[in-house]
Amino acid sequence: MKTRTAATALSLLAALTVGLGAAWATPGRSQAPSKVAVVLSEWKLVPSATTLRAGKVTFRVRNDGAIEHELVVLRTDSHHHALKVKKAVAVETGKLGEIPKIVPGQELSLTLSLKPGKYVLLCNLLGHYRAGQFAALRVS
Ligand SMILES: [Cu+2]
Repeated sequence: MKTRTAATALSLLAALTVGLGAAWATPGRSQAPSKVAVVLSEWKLVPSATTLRAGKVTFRVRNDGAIEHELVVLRTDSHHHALKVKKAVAVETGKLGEIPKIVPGQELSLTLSLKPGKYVLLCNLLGHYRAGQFAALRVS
């Protein structure tokens, strides 16, 4: 059991490190981004919009909870309730970006270029996805 916990911590660390590199989209040309406010708490992730037009989107993410959360953006055809979970963490297939750490009371932004498709927003800290911290997003 101890070994398993260590392995989980390591894979989380690896995911965070990768996320840091990928989190910030390169600055685009023209076109003002759409803005989506996202509020995180235990155990909710509530976006101000669930349908968007394709293009640059800025997520402004506020942690209204009592503990640390994060934002992960996945492009996936999987239903938002049915992402594959391994060791209490959703498998992040199709990840486009991430804000890996948002402390209580903090607000951080992430701008991504989104193509048409189905997306899932989630907090993927250990156990948080399964606790209900996710929302679906559709881009057309
Ligand atoms: Cu969380």
